[in-house]
Amino acid sequence: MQLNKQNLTAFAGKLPCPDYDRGHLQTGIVHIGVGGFHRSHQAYYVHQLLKDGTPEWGITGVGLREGDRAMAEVLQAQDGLYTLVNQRPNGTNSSEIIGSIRDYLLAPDNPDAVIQRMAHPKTKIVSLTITEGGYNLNAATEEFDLTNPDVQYEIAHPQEPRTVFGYLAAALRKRKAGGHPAFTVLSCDNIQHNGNVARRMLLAFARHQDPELAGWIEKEVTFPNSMVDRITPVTTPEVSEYLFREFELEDGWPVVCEPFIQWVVEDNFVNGRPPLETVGVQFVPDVSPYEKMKIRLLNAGHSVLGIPGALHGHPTIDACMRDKVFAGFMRAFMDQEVTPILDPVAGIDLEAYKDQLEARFANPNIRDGVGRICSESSAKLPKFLQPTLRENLRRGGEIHRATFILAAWCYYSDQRHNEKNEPLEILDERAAQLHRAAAGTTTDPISFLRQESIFGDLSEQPRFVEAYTEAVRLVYDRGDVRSLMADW
Ligand code: CS2
Repeated sequence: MQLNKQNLTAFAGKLPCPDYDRGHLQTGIVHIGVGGFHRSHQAYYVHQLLKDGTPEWGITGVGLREGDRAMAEVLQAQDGLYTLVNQRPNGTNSSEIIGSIRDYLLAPDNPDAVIQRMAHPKTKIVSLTITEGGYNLNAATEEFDLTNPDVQYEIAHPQEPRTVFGYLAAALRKRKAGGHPAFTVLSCDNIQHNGNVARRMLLAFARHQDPELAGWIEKEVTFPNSMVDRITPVTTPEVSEYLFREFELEDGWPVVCEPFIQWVVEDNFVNGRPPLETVGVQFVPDVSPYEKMKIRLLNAGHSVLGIPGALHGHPTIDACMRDKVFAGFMRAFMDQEVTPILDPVAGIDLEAYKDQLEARFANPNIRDGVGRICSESSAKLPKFLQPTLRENLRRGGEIHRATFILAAWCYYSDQRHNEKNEPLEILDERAAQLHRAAAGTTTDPISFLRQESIFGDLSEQPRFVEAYTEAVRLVYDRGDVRSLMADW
């Protein structure tokens, strides 16, 4: 039976379903970028909250790109409903139907509907998961990239937004004109100081498009920083098959997740916020130490396993963790390169946090593919790994393993197949550029590093260049990353 609001009562005896009146939900939050992560994390927290009766905090999902059409079709057919399957390490699962997304708008179909909804006085928060690459940031200059053709178009045509910045500006302009208070922009991406980055990028955009609006945004909009965490693998067809077998439930795009969940947010909301503390969200005055710890350990730890894992032929993160060489390499990276530069985090024992990360990565029921981890590495590594490397260069710390991972990434981008000679599907907006740069390594060992928009000035740092040149030579000579990692 198809998952939708008519059929919900038929599922109620089989698995937990929304027991609140979805007919009376209003949109308090517009969320841009509804993928697996938003649905396993924020929408799940809001779903818990709605059980306590706060119907003004329903979510309208928004997709800005043509690529979001598949999500639009599924969620529209299912009245915003979907199933979340929590996969425990002991092999058991628990499934629940989530009801917090009350509707979904695909911007390319009706840009005005999206602007209207964001501008509606009942919308108090616009939250974002637009990925590390979505902030339109030039990694070398750390500035807003004005050369982006979509951005240039929006600056010339403010009524025809294309990117998240164009939509935010259009909606805020409407609120300002209508005399309505602004909304909070809540970034939920894995970027350190994600709120500050969102603010800086939106202001840079608005200054070019509409300086008066920029002044208003500066005064009226808040951008809390937040740290988000829940491992959410790509949904495979087996998940839908499982739900059909188990509950006779047909869900076009369910979500899988691990049991762990965490959200730490700065309490800086200009137009009210839901009482999320009642469902486990932590509100703090300064999220910096939490986000630094999470991004530098968890997200970087994923890449430290995933890139050599893909080259070696390990299909998933848990498979990497079962390989003692990989697990040992990652823990040494965390202990020797990351831990020394982390700030103390109130209430968190770092050793226990790292032990817990190892256990989460090793969850054999989660099967988080290395392909997901390696995707968009050109946007991820400048945020997850390079800041650690740079900080260690500055203070004379250990850079050994981070350097190895960059050399392995070069080899991965160059070879495009693994050590078993199977093709690697490289999902990266800059895949062609990465390949060209990597292919130059045999004649110029630091050819890969010369991509300034990814590595900034790293190719001019003698200590790093020396270490990288040696690492890349060994990786190319041996072509077997695992044996190198064993005694790296
Ligand atoms: C992963 C994240 O792809 C990645 O970079 O590290 O998606 C990670 O699983 C989440 O941030 C977990 O909270």
